Amino acid sequence: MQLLSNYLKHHDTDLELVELIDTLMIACKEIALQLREGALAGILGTTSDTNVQGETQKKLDVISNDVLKKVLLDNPLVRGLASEEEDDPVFGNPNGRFLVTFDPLDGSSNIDINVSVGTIFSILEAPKDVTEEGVEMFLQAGRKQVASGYVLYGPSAVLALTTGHGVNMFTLAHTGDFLLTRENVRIPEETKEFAINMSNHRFWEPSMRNYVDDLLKGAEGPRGKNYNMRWIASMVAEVHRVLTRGGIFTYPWDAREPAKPGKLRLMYEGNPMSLLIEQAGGISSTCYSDILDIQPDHIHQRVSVALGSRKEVETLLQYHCDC
Ligand code: P6P
Repeated sequence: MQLLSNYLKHHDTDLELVELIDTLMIACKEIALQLREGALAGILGTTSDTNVQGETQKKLDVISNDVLKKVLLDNPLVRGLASEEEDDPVFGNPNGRFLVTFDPLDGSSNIDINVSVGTIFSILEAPKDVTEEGVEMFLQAGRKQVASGYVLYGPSAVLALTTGHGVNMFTLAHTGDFLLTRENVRIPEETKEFAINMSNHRFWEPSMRNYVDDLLKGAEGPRGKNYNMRWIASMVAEVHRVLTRGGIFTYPWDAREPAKPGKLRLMYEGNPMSLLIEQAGGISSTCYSDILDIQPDHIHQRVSVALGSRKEVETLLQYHCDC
């Protein structure tokens, strides 16, 4: 079994990027240990604070965010970081090379019921032509990411990682090492499994309602096959399932907050997950265009997401196309 850093070096990964990924994994190992302790450490439940999204912060949201901030800001490679749990970016070494955006604990509403959660991260190069510390340096399209991934804290802790040359998975061993357990992950082109929060059905655009209604008609309907549904309310777990066995995951625009394009956040959910999905042969779309092509204008901006098995997402796009 190959160690994470040995695997990356053996595949000619930029050595400073390897160092930064190793630094991120130090934080994720600490988060995994804290999660394992759970109630025993008195860290379940919520704080009295809300984040910039207006969401109540779980104790472990804050703990995970603090662990990542400390570990990353101690590394001189880090120019700055942006987090779901931070109103504004936090800056480190003025000569640092990389920017890191992250959702420290995605799916944290599942913590108190002991269901899988995860850390999602995205790595960008700090732009050389932007010297003033500010949000602007982060506002780069998803295709500019040099790496992205997540650590899913499930029955085992699994890192899914891309540095732009495919997707590989590494499992956290009892030794504290991430060991290669799946190489060159490819998403099956077709699927019989979809993931969406059906309780929002009445709020979707007609095109999304029509697409899902046809899935529910099964073999007797226009899709000609029966589908199964999953909803874990943890994007990391849903994306891991899609990478592992195919499927489609979507959190589309809905009329509950019509001014917002969707619930999920572009910079530290949509973009990192979209790079993984595309690198594994899938599609990740807003339902109208590739997520990775979006030029961000706000660090916490939201995005509508439909990602997964290529042929299934292509079919969803046809429902949304006036062509
Ligand atoms: P809902 C978790 O809060 C999250 O951001 C994603 O991980 C997840 O897919 C989604 O929200 C769940 O949203 O509305 O079903 O609770």
